[in-house]
Amino acid sequence: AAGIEGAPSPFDKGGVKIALISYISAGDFFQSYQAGAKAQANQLGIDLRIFPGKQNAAEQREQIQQAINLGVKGIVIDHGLPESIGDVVQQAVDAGIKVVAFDVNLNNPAVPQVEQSDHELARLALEQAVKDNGGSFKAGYVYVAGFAPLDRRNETWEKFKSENPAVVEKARFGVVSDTTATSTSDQAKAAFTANRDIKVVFAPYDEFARGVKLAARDLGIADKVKIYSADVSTADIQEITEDGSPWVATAATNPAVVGAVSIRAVALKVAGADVPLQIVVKPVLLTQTALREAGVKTIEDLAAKLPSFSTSDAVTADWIPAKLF
Ligand code: SR1
Repeated sequence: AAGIEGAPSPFDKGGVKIALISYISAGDFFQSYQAGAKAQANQLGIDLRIFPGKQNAAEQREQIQQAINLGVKGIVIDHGLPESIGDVVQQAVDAGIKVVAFDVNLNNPAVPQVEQSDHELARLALEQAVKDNGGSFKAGYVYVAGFAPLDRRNETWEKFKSENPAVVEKARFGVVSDTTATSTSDQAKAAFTANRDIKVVFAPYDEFARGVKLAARDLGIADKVKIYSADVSTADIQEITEDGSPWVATAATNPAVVGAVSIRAVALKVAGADVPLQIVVKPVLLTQTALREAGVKTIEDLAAKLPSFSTSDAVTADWIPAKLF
C-alpha cells in the first residue's frame, strides 16, 4: 500500500501492519464495524490483518500471540473477555506494539478504550420507553454479564429501576453465541409465556432485540409488547419499520464509524501521538415513528438524513482523511 504524503512515519511509507482481533464477527454490528475499520485502514495505507472472532476466548488469546509474532505495529482488540487476554495484551505492549481496545476493559493505562457512551445509549432508549409507556410497567430485560458495553448499559438499567420503582423487571434472560438472536428468542418465548404481563422489553443489543421480536411474533403478542434496543443496521431498520413491528426504538452509533475511529486511534498511537484513554462515539435515538416519517429504509438513507451519523471527530489529525466513504 502506498504511503501518505505529509503523514508522520511510518505512514509516509505505507504498508504499516496492524491487526484487528475480534471476539465476535457474526451479526450486522460487527460486520459493519469491520467494514469501517477496513475503509479507514485503506485510506491510511495500512496492511490490515483481520483475525475473525468466534466467541472463543482461547482462540482470541492465540490470535494476539500470532499478531505479536507477525511483527505488527499496532493491534485493535474488538470485544473479548479481559481475564483471558490481559496478560497477552501486556506482552504486546512490552514488545512495543500499540494496542487499542474497543468495548473491552483491559484496565491497562497503555491501552485506550473506544466506546459508544453506553450509559447515554441506554438512557436514551429507556427515556423513550417511559415516554411511550409511562413510568409504570412490567419489563423483560435481556442481559449477559461480562461484556463491557452490556455491563455499562446494565448500570444504567439498574439506576433506571431504582429511580422508577413502578418499573418491575419480571424476567431476565439472554445468550451471546454464534446464534444469539435465535437462542435469545427461545428464552424470550419462555419468559413471555411465564409472565404474560410483560409489556416492555429492554434488549440493548440488536441481536437480542431481533430474538425478542421473533418470539413476540411467534407467540402472536407483537401488538402487546414494545422493544427498546441498541444498535442499528439496514436489516434492523427494515425490522423496526415493518407493519406491526413491536421493535419501536433503538439508540445507536454508526458501527462503521466506530470501526474507523478504532483504526485512527491505533494509527495515531503508532505515529507517536497522544490518544485519550477513553474515546467516545456518541449514539443517537432512532424511533420507529421518526424512521417511518422520514422514509428511512437503509443505513445510507439514515446517513443522508443525519450527516452526523457518518462522521466522528474523535481521534483525528490533519493527515487523516476526514471523509470515510
Ligand atoms: C455482546 S456485546 C454487543 C454490543 O457490542 C457493541 O457495543 C454493540 O453495540 C453491541 O450491542
